[in-house]
Amino acid sequence: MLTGAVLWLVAFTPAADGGEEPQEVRYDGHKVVRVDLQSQAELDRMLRISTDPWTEAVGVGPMDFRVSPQEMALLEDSGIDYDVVIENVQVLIDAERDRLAFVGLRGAGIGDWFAEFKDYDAVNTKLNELATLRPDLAEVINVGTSLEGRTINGIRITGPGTGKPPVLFNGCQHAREWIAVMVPMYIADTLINDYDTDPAIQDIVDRVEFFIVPIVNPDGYVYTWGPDRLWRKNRRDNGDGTFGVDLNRNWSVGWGGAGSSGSTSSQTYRGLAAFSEPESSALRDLFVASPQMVSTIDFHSYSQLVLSPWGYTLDLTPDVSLYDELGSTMAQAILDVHGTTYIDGAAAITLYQASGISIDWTYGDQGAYSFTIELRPAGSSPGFILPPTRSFPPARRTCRRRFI
Ligand code: 0X9
Ligand code: ZN
Repeated sequence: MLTGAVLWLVAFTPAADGGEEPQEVRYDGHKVVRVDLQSQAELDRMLRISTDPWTEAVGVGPMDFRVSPQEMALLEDSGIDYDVVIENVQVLIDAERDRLAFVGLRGAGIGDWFAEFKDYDAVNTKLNELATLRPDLAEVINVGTSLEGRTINGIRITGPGTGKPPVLFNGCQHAREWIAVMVPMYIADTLINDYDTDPAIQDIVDRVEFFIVPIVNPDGYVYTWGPDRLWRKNRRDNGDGTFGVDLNRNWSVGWGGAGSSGSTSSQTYRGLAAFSEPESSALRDLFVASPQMVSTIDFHSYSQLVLSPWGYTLDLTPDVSLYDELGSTMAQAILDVHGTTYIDGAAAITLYQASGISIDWTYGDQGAYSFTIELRPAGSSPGFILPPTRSFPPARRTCRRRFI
């Protein structure tokens, strides 16, 4: 039986240029714990203990954190009560890596592309296949280039005619949120493959110009398939030994405000300026190039939420009633199809303030009705390391259109 570590060595060949391979980041003995924080002081103490909150809502009340064995000792000393949600994060990562290696070895998943998570190259291959299958409906678009020189690919899908309202779906501003790659890919696949057989799909593809960008953060995504499964940010070298800017804190509306950090080591580091990063700039440029993008969904995981602006302020938008209606309709549709409960609401109020997020810009600057959808699962176990059967249905037929 191959262990996760052996498979990791098999999977990662030495760097062709003879350079240093990135060190594997391991999470042996790291737990995810749930604490019920009673005060701002307890929250501050907890944020000093752990650098990786695993709960959407950062605040007083119940919260989940990943803690290393050293941080666990600090937690014990702090007197804050906790429950263990995940015993050992590395066990989940190893199991996922073994499963993916096994799938790779036996060539499984070829018949059903959505039966397993897919890496950056496989996603690009699939985008090309979809466009080749239906050149009358789809073309692959080059949205931009990441810091490390990877292409940010998208696909444009629409039926005959021009002048249709454009809509953008994107995923994976955050590298470790793998399901947020698969869902936009599933949408693209469905729009193309069901066009001839499903009148509702044909109708919407004929009436709307879809832009789908499944991997906004290719460098981070590739990194999560390599040395660090839990990487979140892009791979900016911050020049002080730390890496990464949080792309979803790098947009200009509300940039620099509450719920973003000026500290380079933070998981929510906002960067030196709004749009300092090529990946967020690339998505912005795609948006601007399309005269009136009417709506957009930015996919993330996890928590099962349908969030609308604003993120940076507790104020309500002038469109609050429309957002409520759209948000609850989406949540209801998901419940009807999958029986999964999604909660909808304005991001800052439902959860926590987060400044410089993409939907505040796509709505506030561009006027597009914009949502962040936090996909499955609902909670921190298993959090980001979700088995594929829970991320998307293995059988397309059981669940044709909405599967989130
Ligand atoms: O923090 C984020 O960027 C998003 N959550 S995630 O766990 N995927 O990182 C949420 C952004 C919108 N939410 C709020 N403004 N609260
Ligand atoms: Zn995210």
